[in-house]
Amino acid sequence: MLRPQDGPTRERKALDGLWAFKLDGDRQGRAERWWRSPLNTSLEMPVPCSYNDVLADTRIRNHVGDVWYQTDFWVPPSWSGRRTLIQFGSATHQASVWVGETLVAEHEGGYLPFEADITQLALAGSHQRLTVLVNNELSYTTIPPGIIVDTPHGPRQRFFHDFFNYAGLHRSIWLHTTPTARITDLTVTTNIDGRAGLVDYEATVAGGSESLRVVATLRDRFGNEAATAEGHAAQLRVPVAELWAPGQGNLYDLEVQLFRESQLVDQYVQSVGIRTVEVDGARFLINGQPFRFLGAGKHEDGAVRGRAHDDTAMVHDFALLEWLGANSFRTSHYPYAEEVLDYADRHGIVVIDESPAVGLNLSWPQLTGFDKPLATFSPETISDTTRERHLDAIRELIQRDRNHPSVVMWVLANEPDSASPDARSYFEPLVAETRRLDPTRPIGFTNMLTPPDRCQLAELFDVVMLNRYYGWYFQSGNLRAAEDALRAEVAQWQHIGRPIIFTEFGADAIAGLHSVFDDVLWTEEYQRAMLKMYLRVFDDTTEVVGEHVWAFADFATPSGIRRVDGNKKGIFTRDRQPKAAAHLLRERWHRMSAQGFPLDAG
Ligand code: GCB
Repeated sequence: MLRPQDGPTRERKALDGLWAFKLDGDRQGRAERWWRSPLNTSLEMPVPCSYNDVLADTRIRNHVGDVWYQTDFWVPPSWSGRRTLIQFGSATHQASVWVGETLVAEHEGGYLPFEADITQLALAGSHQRLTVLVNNELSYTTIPPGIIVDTPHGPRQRFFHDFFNYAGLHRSIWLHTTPTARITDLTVTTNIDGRAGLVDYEATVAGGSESLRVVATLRDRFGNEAATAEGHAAQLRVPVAELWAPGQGNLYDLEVQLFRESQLVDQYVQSVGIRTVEVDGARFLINGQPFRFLGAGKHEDGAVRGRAHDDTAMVHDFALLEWLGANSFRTSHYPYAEEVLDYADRHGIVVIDESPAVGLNLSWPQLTGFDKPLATFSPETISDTTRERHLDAIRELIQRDRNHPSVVMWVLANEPDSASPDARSYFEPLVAETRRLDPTRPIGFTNMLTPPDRCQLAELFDVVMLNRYYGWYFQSGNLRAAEDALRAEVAQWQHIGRPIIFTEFGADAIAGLHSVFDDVLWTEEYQRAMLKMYLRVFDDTTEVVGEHVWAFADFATPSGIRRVDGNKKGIFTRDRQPKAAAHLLRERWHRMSAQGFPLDAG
């Protein structure tokens, strides 16, 4: 599946805007076939947006189950004779889509795109009704997992991660067209040979019975031809290449054209960054140079819009990363809107791309809310069926993001139960499939609470990724004891001989809460002091090649006694004002960059 784009042979139009919206806690809509007529509702919902916080209604905010969206669209007469498709950036977490009275798509998984070919239904020059059923339920067979608890007051959703379960149509929806004979898929990998850049592409083509010719032209940023080749798969060589590198979003355009004799029948343009990524011992190399990850774990999260993609918020977040002197971030805990990766590509920001598999750990009652530890991996809990969904999510993630130069790593799961004796057999097939689909990028999982002697998974992965909270959840308020514990654990990981990235370390701080004492939890001073302690330990450890603070900004969680109006580990508030910790990191990261980090670090 390729992204919709405008060009000589393709066109797209966004269906974003206000759609009719209706809650359906009793699943009446499925039985009564609500797609067959205009939705009986006066509610309107912006698309893209999470539906939870838009209307001042607790029932909508906490809704568990089905909701319905409806709009209509016009198929331009000029689209006659071409294929018409509809592509959803995401629907969180399950969706069914009808055009008129016909079911055209069903999709599971809330953070990746899907599309339907509606050529036979959406005739050129016709008006069509589009109905979307979105369901937000999480179960042991969804990624991420959860359970629904029936209470006398209705179902309640529980899950094993802390961020709010925002739901709805979070990303743009595109009506688009392609020719019948068309390019259906394109994979690009790059390499470096001295000063030359090598670009290997592989295009798949469908819909043309006769022989169609593929011509690929790589253009530099001025539109000049840098290299050209013919064939479904070939290598392009740019004798003197402008490499994509951290801080340097140098891109080329790969223009892939499909010809029937001399007639252009399709064209697809893919931006390409020439760069290499590799792990060498305990070093993480980009273009052969050691790279140190400076940045944060983020969330797609904002007031009112929830998890929806928003260009204004995105550009502002990137501006704040630059203000911080950060060079990278992690898409915790799910794939972000693809616009975010496009921006990172263009601006040379390095991305650690994470699958939506968060909360695969039932061994900690504090985190699950169960009264005892449960076996994480079992036929009744995280099972073979869950693993199939997990595999689907990984396949869809790689399919969508593999051509982005900014993406340098895949994270297969956040904090799975890596101490479980069953963890290995669960993860081995996932690791094998990831490596088969993308042999070019290192892989990891983020490790919670499992030191190397108990971790069943570390050796399957290329990079050690640690989420640690010494000084917050443990040794709370006691930074000396926390530092001892952190140093002791880091010493164990050093022996593994792999790069170590701290993918999370952080303390909650309520902006504006202060103390002259250095052990007062929730103050800006404590957050700052705790981060400082971690940074000191990192600086003493050559194997630590990354520091991603948790978190970039405060974010919404379900209401509960562990969280005050959300998770406050942000170094920015939810409305993006800096806390003291942000100034600490800003000073450090700019200093490191001035000293030649990240590229010249040895
Ligand atoms: C973690 C999780 C992250 C949480 C964080 C916390 O380990 O990966 O999703 O938000 O801890 O603040 O507890």
